Amino acid sequence: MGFLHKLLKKLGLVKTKVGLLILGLSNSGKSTVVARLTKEPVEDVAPTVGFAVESVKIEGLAVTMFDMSGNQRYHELWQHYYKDTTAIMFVLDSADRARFAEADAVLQEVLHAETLKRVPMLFLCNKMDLALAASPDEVAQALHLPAASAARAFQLQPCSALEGKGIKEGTQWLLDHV
Ligand SMILES: Nc1nc2c(ncn2[C@@H]2O[C@H](COP(=O)(O)OP(=O)(O)OP(=O)(O)O)[C@@H](O)[C@H]2O)c(=O)[nH]1
Ligand SMILES: [Mg+2]
Repeated sequence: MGFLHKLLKKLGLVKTKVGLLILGLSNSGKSTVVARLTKEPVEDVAPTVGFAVESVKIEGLAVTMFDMSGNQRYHELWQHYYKDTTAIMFVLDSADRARFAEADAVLQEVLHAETLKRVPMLFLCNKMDLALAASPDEVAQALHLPAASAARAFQLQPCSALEGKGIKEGTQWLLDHV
């Protein structure tokens, strides 16, 4: 860390803490993404019950990850974490076209939440290792992905959490925009 960065940090002019909210439908790969970031074995991941909190340090930033269950019965829980959120990851199973409309509805709700209006979002087109995965362009159309705007930084990142591809780059982009 350079002198200038240290100084800015001392003055409270750069962020040192990030509240990362990880959303998406059940089975999309949220906890597998988290396992990649905490360097836990991805094979051990099981469906999340309610939510899980994990902390990780990335380049001097203390990142607290709220890994929400995508199960319908827990959607109510999500909003309680909005106020502590400074960055969002939305994870999609790109091969599960049958659930694109459902994912779209859930995504639009998150995008329109007042508390999250200015929060940067990384949209992960996950499971790109699967032969049936939709292309990022197809996903962008089906889920009505927004363009980045003055109000919110938005980025689509193709990835495979299982193979560990695209996660690092995507996370870097997100942390650069908090
Ligand atoms: N092929 C493939 N499978 C993946 C990928 N990422 C996750 N999976 C698998 O998808 C399944 C669900 O992954 P999870 O990480 O538990 O999904 P989740 O979104 O946390 O699910 P909930 O906690 O139920 O909301 C697991 O069998 C993972 O191994 C990927 O990039 N490619
Ligand atoms: Mg999970």
